[in-house]
Amino acid sequence: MKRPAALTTTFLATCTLLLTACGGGDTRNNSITNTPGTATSNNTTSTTSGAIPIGIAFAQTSNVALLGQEGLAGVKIAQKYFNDQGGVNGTPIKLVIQDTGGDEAGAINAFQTLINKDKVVGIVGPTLSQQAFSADPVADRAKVPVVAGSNTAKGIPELGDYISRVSAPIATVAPNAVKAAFKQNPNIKKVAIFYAQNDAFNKSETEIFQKTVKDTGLEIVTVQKFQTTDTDFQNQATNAINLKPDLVIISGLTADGGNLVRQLRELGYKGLIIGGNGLNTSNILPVCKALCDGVIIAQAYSPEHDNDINKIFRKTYLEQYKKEPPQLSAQAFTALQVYVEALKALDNKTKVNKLQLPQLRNELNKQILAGKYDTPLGEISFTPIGEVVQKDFYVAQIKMDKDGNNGKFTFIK
Ligand code: 1QQ
Repeated sequence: MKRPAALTTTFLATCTLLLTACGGGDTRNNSITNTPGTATSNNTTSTTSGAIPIGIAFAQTSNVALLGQEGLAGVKIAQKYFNDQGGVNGTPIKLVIQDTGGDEAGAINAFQTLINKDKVVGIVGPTLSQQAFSADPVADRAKVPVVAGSNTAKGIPELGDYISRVSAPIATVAPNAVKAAFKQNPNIKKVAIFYAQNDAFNKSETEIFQKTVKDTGLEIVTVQKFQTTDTDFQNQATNAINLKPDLVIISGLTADGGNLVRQLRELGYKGLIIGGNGLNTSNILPVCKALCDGVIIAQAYSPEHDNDINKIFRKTYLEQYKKEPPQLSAQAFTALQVYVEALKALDNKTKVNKLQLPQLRNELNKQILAGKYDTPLGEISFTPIGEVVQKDFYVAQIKMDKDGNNGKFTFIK
């Protein structure tokens, strides 16, 4: 059951009829960036461009920026692409970007600014499920749509009627990594589990990994806990290695996850390693360098996906970043695509610049949930509560050059 949403705050109702009075001020590149808590009046005033403001709440600072950066790359590519295509039936969209930092307070602050000052029509974000569990209820109470691009923990769409996600739940994605590891080494018997106990997503992910391991008939020999802020894993790694596991599964974020991989290898662990979604970024490569080699990570996106929009997305990303697009960028692109296509569909029925902001947010939310989208992730739609319906899932393995300075995710399924 979704929570009943609270009354819309009155100042939203005072937003003028025209979207031009609800947007931010930067008309040059149709995007505005602010750091946590520093939103200034220049993005609360009207814009002469008439662009439709969409809020982006990703981590650009803290350790979580290693993940948030990839989301930002995705929405920026989407903004340019869709505006070049004519935006929303001729009206451009404009990203209003607020840095959430890495914690819940930063995410709540970014959401409040986007909702109340920037007067966005909806929000893409936040980066972590841990942040979403606190920030999404704020948007839901204000009746502002949120399309999550990277929240995969159990229970995200259930946070409210206005909350949906394009990031497939980890329950669907993670088991594929265990199957791939077992295929590579059918002699796996003993599994050591590691997880970051201070993060909601990692607690959700480890439950799935542990269940999959048991269902596959494998034995969990130890469950080791750590914090996403930890850098020293000598104790946990030694405890696990002493039990001679054939497979290690890590649920953490990027810097901690990368350091744990490195220290396990340095202490002599030779078996397969599975990393969870928090390790699913090439930003992990400089952390574990050559020792990242062989880490298996399940994917909800493949750069090879064969449709037109993915070909365009992949080409643009490759040109800009000189590497294949990562899952988090593809998901963020998709979240923005959902907004643009839902706004277009709505505009075809009722001109969006004739709607008052509260009504526009409400109609837009309904349209988002009703639509079908052909995206870089493939064809997606939503269940009535806002869970993504997606068909194709993959598994990648990290392949490092000998010197450890360069590496990539190679797809094995
Ligand atoms: C979540 C995640 C993150 C690790 C992705 C950035 O999947 O918090 O739900």
